[in-house]
Amino acid sequence: MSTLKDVLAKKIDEHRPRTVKLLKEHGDVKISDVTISQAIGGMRGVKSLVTDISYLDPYEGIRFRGYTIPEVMEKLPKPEGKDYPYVEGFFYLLLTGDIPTKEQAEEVVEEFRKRSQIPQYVIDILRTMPRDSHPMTMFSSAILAMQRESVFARNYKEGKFNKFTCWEDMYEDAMNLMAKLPHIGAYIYRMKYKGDTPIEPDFSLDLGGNFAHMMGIEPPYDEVARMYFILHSDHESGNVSAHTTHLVASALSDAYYSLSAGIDGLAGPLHGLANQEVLGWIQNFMDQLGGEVPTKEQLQKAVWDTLNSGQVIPGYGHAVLRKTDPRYTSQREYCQKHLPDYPLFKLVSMLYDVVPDILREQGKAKNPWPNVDAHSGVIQWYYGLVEYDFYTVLFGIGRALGVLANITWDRALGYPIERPKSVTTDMLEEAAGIK
Ligand code: FAM
Repeated sequence: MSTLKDVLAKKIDEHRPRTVKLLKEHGDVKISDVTISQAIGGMRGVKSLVTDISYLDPYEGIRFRGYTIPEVMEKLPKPEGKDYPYVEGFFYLLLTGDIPTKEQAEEVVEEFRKRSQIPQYVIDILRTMPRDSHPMTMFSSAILAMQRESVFARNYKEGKFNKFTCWEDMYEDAMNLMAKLPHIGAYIYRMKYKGDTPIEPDFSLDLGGNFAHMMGIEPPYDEVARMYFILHSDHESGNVSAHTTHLVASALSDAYYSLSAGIDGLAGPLHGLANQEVLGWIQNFMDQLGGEVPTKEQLQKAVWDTLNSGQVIPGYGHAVLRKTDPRYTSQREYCQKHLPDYPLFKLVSMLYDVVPDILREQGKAKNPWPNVDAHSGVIQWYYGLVEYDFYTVLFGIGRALGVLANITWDRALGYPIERPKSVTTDMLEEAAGIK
C-alpha cells in the first residue's frame, strides 16, 4: 500500500469514533436556525454541512486543513529550485491533514504518473465534439465518459459494497481521476486552440511542470500552474461545485458522476466562469476606448454603466467572504514579483482602487471586495494563455483536488444521502403569521 493510502487509512480509523460519538450522544445539539430569508435565499449561512478539508472564515479567508495560504506555500515540499509546492503534496495534505515529506510527495507524483493514461475513447469523444463547444462542456463530458472505469461502480455492481471499506474504491477513483485531469485539460487546449497539436507528457516532471509542458508554455508557467491549482482547490463545502459533487456522491454515485456534475456547476457565471467574465468585461470596455488603458474616471464610469445595466461586476463580491479574498492577494503578490509593470495588472489594480467604493455606494453587495476570479485571468494572459473561455477548466482541475478529497472522506465517514426538507409558500406565510 502507498504511504498516502496507508496514512489515510489510519486517519480514517482515528476519526470515525468522533463522528459516531457526535451522532449517538449529541445528535440533538442545535448548531443553526433557519429563517425564511435563508430558505428563499439560497441557504446562506445555514450550518448543515461537515468537512474537515478546509474552512472559510468570512474575515480571514480560507484555511486548508488548518493552514493559511501563505503557510501552505511555505510548509509544503517543493520541486528542486521551485518556489511553489508540489500539487501532489498538497493533495496528500488535503486527504490526510499532514504535511508530507518530500519523499511522500514524490511518491504521489509517481502514483499519478502510473495512472495518467487517458483512454483512447475519451480522445475520440473529444475529437467528435464540435470544436466550438465550450471547453468546460468538453472537460465535463470527458470525465463523465470515463465513468465506465470506476472501481467503486464496478465493485458495487458485483455486490462487493462494504460501508467500512468502500472509501478505498472512492480513493482509487479519485487518484485515477486526479492523475488524468491535467492531461485532459491540456489535450482540450491544444486540440481546440493550438491547431490540434497535443504535446506528449514529460514524466520526469511533477504535475505542475508536466501541465505547463503539455500546454506548450515555458517556465515559469509551471509555477503558475502549481499556484493556481492549489489556490482553486477547495473553499469549504457550501459553494456550488463542492456542494454539487458532495450531493451527487451522497446517492452513492461514483467519483466520475459526482465530479462531472460539480464541474457543470463550476461552469456558471456566478461561480467559476466569473474568471473568464472578468477579462471579457475588461476587454470590452478597453475596446470601447480604442485599446487605451482607461483613466480612473473612465473606469468609474464603466463600473457604474455595468451596474446600471443590471449586471454584476465580475470578480467582486462573495457569499461568505467579507474581505479581500486571500486567493486574490496571493496572485497579486505573484504579479508584484513577476510582472509589476504589465498594463493589464495595473488595470486590475486600478479596479481594486475603484470598485469597492462604488459597490459600497450602490449599497447592494454585502461584500465589496475582490474574489479569486478578479485576478486569475491577468496572469494567464501574461503567459500567452489568452483564450479566456479555457480559464474555468484550469479552475476545474484545481477544484477537483478539494472535492475528490471530500467525497473520499464522505464515504469513509458514511455520510448518508442528502435530503433537506422543502416547504410551500403557503407554509412560509403561515409561519410568518400573514395567512
Ligand atoms: N456586482 C454587482 N452587484 C453585486 C455583486 C457584484 N459583484 N455582488 C453582489 N451583488 C448584488 C447581488 O446581485 C444582490 O443583488 P439583488 O439583491 O438585486 O439580487 C445583492 O448584491 C446582494 O448579494 P450578496 O448577498 O452580496 O451576494 P450573493 O451571496 O447573493 O452572491 C456572488 C455572491 C459571488 C454570486 C455575487 O457577489 C456575484 O454575483 N459576484 C460577481 C460574480 C463573481 O465574481 N462570482 C465568483 C465568485 C467566486 F468566489 C467563485 O465562486 N469563484
